[in-house]
Amino acid sequence: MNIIDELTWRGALNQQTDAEGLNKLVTDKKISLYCGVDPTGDSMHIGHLIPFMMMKRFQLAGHHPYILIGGATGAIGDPSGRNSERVLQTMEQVDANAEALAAQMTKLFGADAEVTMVNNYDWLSQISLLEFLRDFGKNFNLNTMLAKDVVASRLEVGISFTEFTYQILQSIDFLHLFEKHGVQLQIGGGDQWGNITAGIDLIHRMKGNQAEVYGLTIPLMLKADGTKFGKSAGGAVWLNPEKTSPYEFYQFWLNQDDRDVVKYLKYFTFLDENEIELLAQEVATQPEKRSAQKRLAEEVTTFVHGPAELKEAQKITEALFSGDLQDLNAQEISQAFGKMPTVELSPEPINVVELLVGTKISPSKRQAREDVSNGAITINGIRVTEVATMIDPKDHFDGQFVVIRRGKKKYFLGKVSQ
Ligand code: 629
Repeated sequence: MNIIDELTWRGALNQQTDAEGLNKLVTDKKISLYCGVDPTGDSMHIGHLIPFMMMKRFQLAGHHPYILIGGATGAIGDPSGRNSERVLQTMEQVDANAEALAAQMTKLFGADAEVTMVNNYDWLSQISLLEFLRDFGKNFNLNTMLAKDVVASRLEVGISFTEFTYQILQSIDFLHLFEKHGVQLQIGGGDQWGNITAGIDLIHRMKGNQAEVYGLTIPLMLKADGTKFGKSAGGAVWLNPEKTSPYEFYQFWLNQDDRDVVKYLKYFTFLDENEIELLAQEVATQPEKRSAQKRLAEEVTTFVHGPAELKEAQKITEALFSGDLQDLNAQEISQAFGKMPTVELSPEPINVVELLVGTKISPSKRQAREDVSNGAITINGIRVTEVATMIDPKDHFDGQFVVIRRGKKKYFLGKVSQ
């Protein structure tokens, strides 16, 4: 099984410029390939993970991935997949984002010799206006550029010359990497097809049709229930642990639908065909065990965050399941409850009823008393049934947090002012 057979089995192939030619190429030799990301934000999300996992698979199969950070293209903005003009970022923002993305990539790919990181600012910023128009612009046909999906779909709402030009920049990148590093393949999500084929056309025009370059795209990820892949209740699922904690990240994968989980195992893990087939059988015969979801969550969390973070996520998951929070530290409490509604608490001991009323967790004093006597209130995992109980915020979690639960599932994070 070569890398193309593997991607086919994983359901990860959408469009290819020359399937037969590429299949032969990767069978005959180890190639260099690339995929780019623009520093439009300070973190990747799991949508980005899709092509970069594929790059990693090429790497594991002995091919050489080039990861391109778009320090120049990020300053322009890819119109692909957007229905309105972007607001330009400051160059400082672009640089800071580029640095953050490069650090994330290094974490995923390792800093070894098997992968090369490049920034297109290094060459695109060196091209003069006349050179751009004479050497490159002359090779682009306006009709072809206008016919690209991303441009055509924007003509009515409007598209600036700046964004219209984006495809030329990405094309110059492919040419540059082909000439300087022998890169022969560009991969990306389905939204990148127009940019990738524009690059191949440019290379053919400038280097001749015998120049052997290919493009492939990965299908858009769809969920069985029709909702958008990659969103959790709190929005996008980020790779940056400050934006999506490893616990939330782990939970995201753990909560996937039986109808989607096998597809995700193929896309987001390095498990082989046999292992995934066994897990698929478990989904079919013992779905209640959720073994496939657990394995998925373990694999992806380890890949993105590391084994210690996985362990911690599992520890938090168990603590929340049993309701026993005592073994968690302040940092783990913040991971677990960081996205729950928060209330402010002062550090002095306070009566439980006053706490519930003061924070508006219970709507009235009468209700608060009832909640306590009915056993509906737990504080830091311990049920409180006496209305006279005093709560000392300094007792647990380094005096930073008090976890309040009302009813079965409604959690509040009390943040203790220091
Ligand atoms: C210069 C810039 C290049 C090659 C690529 C690029 C970036 C590309 C782009 N990619 C998306 C991004 O940066 O905009 N023009 O967020 C994103 N990509 C990963 C996948 C994608 C795509 O990083 O290709 O389809 C998301 O899954 O949207 O020379």
